[in-house]
Amino acid sequence: MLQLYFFPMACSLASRIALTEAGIEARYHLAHIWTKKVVDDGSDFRSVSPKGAVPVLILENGERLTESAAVLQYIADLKPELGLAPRPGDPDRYRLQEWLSFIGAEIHKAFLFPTFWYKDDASLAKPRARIGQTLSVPATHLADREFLVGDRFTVADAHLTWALLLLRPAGVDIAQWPSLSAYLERMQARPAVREAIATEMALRKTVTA
Ligand SMILES: N[C@@H](CCC(=O)N[C@@H](CS)C(=O)NCC(=O)O)C(=O)O
Repeated sequence: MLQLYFFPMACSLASRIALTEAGIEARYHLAHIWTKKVVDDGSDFRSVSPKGAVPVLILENGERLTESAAVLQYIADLKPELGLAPRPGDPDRYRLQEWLSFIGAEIHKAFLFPTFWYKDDASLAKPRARIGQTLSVPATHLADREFLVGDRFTVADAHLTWALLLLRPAGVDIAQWPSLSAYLERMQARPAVREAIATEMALRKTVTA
């Protein structure tokens, strides 16, 4: 069985959403991203992944896969018939990778990561100045589209849903981009997305920084 190391409401939520959308059973291990302890047994999370960051997906053959973009595509490819990623060779596969990279680098690492990890105003001034311009990209794209890629839910939507959820606690009100608010509402209406978020919100209350 696949195993996912996650931290509640961290970027690994996108991987849980993808697994839930795909109906793939997995064992979930809560890895505390500040203490670097695996909560199940108190072991060192860095021995699971030297990056000390979630998500980490343990594959059926025991190999470890990190990086949301790779983990999400791996999960999608386990059930190609569901279209959670366009198949390799389909030009839309590059659109999927384009969005996964953009969300991971420009929203997550350029804004969410410094906001939650470096709480001083001086290091946050530039990320804060830039986030509006960054968010206008998916906002414009989604003005007349239901999903990021093609006409169905993909793992890029799982990734963006997570990022949009974190923007509020990061101090950004997405109501200023009606297409993003409407999109987030649509995504949260999906049973698998709702289930994954509810599970992690409940667990989030059990862990402290
Ligand atoms: N590039 C990685 C970033 C992973 C990442 O930064 N995860 C955060 C949680 S959202 C984490 O575990 N951070 C702990 C750390 O960097 O020490 C990905 O996209 O998966």
